[in-house]
Amino acid sequence: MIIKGVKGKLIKDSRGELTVEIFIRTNVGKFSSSAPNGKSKGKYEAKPYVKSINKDIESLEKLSDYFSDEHIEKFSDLRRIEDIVKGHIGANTLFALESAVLKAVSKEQKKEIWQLINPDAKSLPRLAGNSVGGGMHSLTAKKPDFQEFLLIPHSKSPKENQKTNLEAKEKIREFLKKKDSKFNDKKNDENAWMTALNEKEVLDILNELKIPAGIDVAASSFYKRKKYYYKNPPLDRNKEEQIMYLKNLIKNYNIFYIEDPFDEEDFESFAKLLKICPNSLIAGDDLTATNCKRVERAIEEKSINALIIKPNQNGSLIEVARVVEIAKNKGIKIIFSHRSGETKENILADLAFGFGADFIKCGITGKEREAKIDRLIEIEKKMRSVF
Ligand code: 2PG
Ligand code: MG
Repeated sequence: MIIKGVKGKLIKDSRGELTVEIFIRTNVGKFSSSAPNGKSKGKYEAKPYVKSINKDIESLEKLSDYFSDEHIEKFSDLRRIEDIVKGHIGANTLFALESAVLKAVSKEQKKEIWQLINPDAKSLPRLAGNSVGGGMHSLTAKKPDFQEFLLIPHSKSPKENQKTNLEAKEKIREFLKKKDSKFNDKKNDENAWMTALNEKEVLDILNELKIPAGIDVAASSFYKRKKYYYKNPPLDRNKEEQIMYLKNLIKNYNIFYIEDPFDEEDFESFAKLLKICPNSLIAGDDLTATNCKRVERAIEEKSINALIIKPNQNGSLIEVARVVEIAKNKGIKIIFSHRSGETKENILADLAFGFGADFIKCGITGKEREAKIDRLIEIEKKMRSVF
């Protein structure tokens, strides 16, 4: 496949913020892809743009001619693209570009995108769907301090899991109507319910559903000067108190999955919690930022047994592949994840399946989230017809 021209444009994400869409013209046709935007971003994420979206687009368009010398036939050929653009564009622009390139290669080779990553992929990821939200993703004054309350149904069938999650989300609405006098059916950035309840009250509801529950504490967003400042109810917890509080929550509410329980610098507290609660998944997101060095350190210090992978935290899909390999070699569970500001791009499903992710976190409702789930269900259908 040969790239004959590259263009970029500004588009809006699901939150109404600007992001980038990249278009490529090739010998097999035209392809495009876009990148999402995070809000509760990790300090160690790669920069989405070198200076600005417009400058990235300008720099990329100037490089257009260089691409035509390269034959791109397989996933590892993305390295050639990276060699050309290195230093000229940020992580969001690079992710959108490489996604468009994979689409073109898959078309030329008459393969699915996931087949370019692993033609033998078989195992479908379990859905982790955000049902109730708080923290930086919800705008209400009174809200849970934790950012996400996730439903992670058992089945390996995305279709069944999505049905379970849709029904459960409706049941949660009924519970919220009864328990939260301020509840008005409003949804947050990721289309999760907004509520004035606190984390324990939300977990009480989730426990009624008998579906494995997860939380994204996104603890860096309320950690300041060595303390975690809770607002609902107002109180602060130091590191040790945070460990004990979360340990009790995990035990009392049977929490199966917990993401970013501590500040993004605190590998040690992650390790302490994992030691006390080895049967739950303790995942790094802001902690690890889809960055090889951070992931290696988290594994070395025994801070995590699960890992969030957000391709645009890094930008380079070659490096994403390395991060996956490092984690898998050590038996760390992998969760491919959307961002809070999403687009209708659905390549996340192919990446999750191709890289053999254990889970995919991409919401439950809203067209941007459903695009990924629908693609996964399509992959499921094809897999079932093969076997
Ligand atoms: C997270 C994500 C996605 P954001 O913290 O896991 O849910 O949020 O995209 O805002 O970083
Ligand atoms: Mg997170």
